[in-house]
Amino acid sequence: MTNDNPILSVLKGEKPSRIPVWFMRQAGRYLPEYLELRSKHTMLEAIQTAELAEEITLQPLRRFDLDASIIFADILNPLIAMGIELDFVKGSGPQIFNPLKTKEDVDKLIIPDPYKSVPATLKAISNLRKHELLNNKALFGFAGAPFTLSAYMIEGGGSSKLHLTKKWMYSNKKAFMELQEKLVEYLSQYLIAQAEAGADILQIFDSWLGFLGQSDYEEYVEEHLVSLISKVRAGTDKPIVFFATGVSALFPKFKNLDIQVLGVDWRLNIETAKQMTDSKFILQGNLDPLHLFASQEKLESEVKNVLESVSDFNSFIFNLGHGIIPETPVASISKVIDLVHSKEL
Ligand code: 1CP
Repeated sequence: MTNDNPILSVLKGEKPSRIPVWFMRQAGRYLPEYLELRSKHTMLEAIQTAELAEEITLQPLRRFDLDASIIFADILNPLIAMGIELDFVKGSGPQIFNPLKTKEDVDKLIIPDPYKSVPATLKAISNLRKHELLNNKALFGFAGAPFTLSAYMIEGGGSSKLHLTKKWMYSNKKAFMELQEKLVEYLSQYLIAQAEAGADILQIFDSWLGFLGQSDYEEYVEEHLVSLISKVRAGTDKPIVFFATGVSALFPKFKNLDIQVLGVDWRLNIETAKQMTDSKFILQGNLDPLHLFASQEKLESEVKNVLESVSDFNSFIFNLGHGIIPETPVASISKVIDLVHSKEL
């Protein structure tokens, strides 16, 4: 299986054969083969058909010498079985047609069995784990975090300020906490099911957490995140990665999380992130995804900046500071991988 994988070595505390590298959203719209497949299938078909999800997960591995793959799914599709009416609308991203408005809406939400609600994702993970292209690769499973998913369910889709969510949170705390508790129940089972299916590592995405101030994180979010992580821990020993964006001020608080890896976005220098968390975690990050559009010289110097800011290469996973965006030049991805792999340990 994954005999000599540099990410799994790093997680075991061993010296890796090379600095590991993978990219958030490494499957997606910057790849012509992804666009080709998506021209024939909707996003939900692609996620809910195991063979399609497997194919999309494999696409970046066919092109690049990556050290990991991440199962093709979304943070939002598992919500459908809870009673959320969701679709991915071309050009405008995910849309929820029955956003939550009242406590009754929260009470009505179902806590599904992941083996029934997302069978294709679990089947794809178990098939991929046996696939020869993943022989020496780590396979990431993932889920959205309770706060970010609650916010999507209230906003009904993308949002630039999270005003609806924050108004709800401050005026309706009980319902907001209950919503997150329900999500913790479901997401913990979902992540454990992915581990059972064969995922080597589990990443939790809290992409919208950066909208909150520190005291709101403490009052409304932290306990649910801690509870999710401890429930997952009780069900599997697979390592957990936590990733959020725009949360530099919260880094000292993240020391309370029982995780192995902390994702760092591009706003924070890796060395600073390490100091702010007392070197407690393996760090993963943090090239700005927009640097992939810069000149070759600029890109090279930014990759080197990240590599130089890591004093202890035995415990680092190179990634971007957020996901790859559409139209990213494919050649820039290859270049970054080569630069990371050519760095001597
Ligand atoms: O390699 C991969 O592509 C992995 C699969 C993956 C992951 C891990 C996808 C496929 N989505 C995600 C996570 C995800 N989805 C996050 C967390 C990470 C992040 O912040 O980037 C979030 C916030 C979403 C929600 C989402 N889904 C958006 C963002 C919209 C918004 O306003 O915030 C979008 C555009 C999607 C659709 C989506 N999900 C994934 C892909 C490849 C796409 C594009 C769909 C298309 O082809 O049009």
